[in-house]
Amino acid sequence: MFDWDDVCGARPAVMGIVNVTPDSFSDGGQFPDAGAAVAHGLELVAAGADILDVGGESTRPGADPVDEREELERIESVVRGLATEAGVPVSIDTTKAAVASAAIDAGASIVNDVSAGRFDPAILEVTAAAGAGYVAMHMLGEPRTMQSDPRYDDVVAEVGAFLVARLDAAREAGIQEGSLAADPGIGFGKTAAHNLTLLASLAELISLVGVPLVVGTSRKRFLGELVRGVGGNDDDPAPVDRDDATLASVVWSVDRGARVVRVHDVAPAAQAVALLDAMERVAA
Ligand code: PMM
Repeated sequence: MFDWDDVCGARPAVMGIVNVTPDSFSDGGQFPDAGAAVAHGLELVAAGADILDVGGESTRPGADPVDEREELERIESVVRGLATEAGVPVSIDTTKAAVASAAIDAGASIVNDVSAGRFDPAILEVTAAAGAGYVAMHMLGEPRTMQSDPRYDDVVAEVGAFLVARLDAAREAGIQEGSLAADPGIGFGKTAAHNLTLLASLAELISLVGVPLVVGTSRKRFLGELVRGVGGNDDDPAPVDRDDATLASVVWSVDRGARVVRVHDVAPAAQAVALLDAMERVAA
């Protein structure tokens, strides 16, 4: 059975992103074939990734859903190749039970579900039956519409209550306690202010959910908005030019208790986690 404690119990883990989508917001269309995606995953492990997260459906704002067969074709051999060669747990970033099931058969040991079981509830049973790890993420609505005027009365309380309810659904489906993790879903139906409030309240969220917290800020739009004007440049930096701001948010998140950080640029995050871990030990 998958236990998060084995991956991020001793120190926070870095989850490296391997998107095999033609249209992800920051790295879509990067890999011409499965072999190139596997090679990229292996590079991320060499750079310090503790987990590899393979995704075949873009969840960028406005994205249309991907047909199940198409998603399966994109991810299956990449998951198989990485599960065989990478030597770290492979997670599958999907909302579909059939894709999760095929990925598990191909060697994935974590299901990273940005819908937290709302889009295809059978994904919870599939995960439970396999004894796989599970990440329940908060999203307001669905990717196609989530960024059109997102509103909350109290974003931290609402995201926290949603995650508590979805973790309970996962438990009811039979997923073991040690296999559960939660994620506030930075950028998924949130303004920059909502994202900052969530990041400022990670400790509160962690005590609400009671399971390891995954945080994914990497290259997201709000980082571009926040650094606009820095260095006299009035334009938002392109996604690939948001890695320094990403690193700052990684350090912030780990310092406030996040146990897994999901990033594109693994080496700096892995170095930051190592440094923070060493400082924690001295400060303790
Ligand atoms: N973000 C994206 C996709 N999957 N999964 C989790 N658990 N948390 C996230 O923040 C998250 C995710 C979107 O980013 P990408 O298109 O760069 O993968």
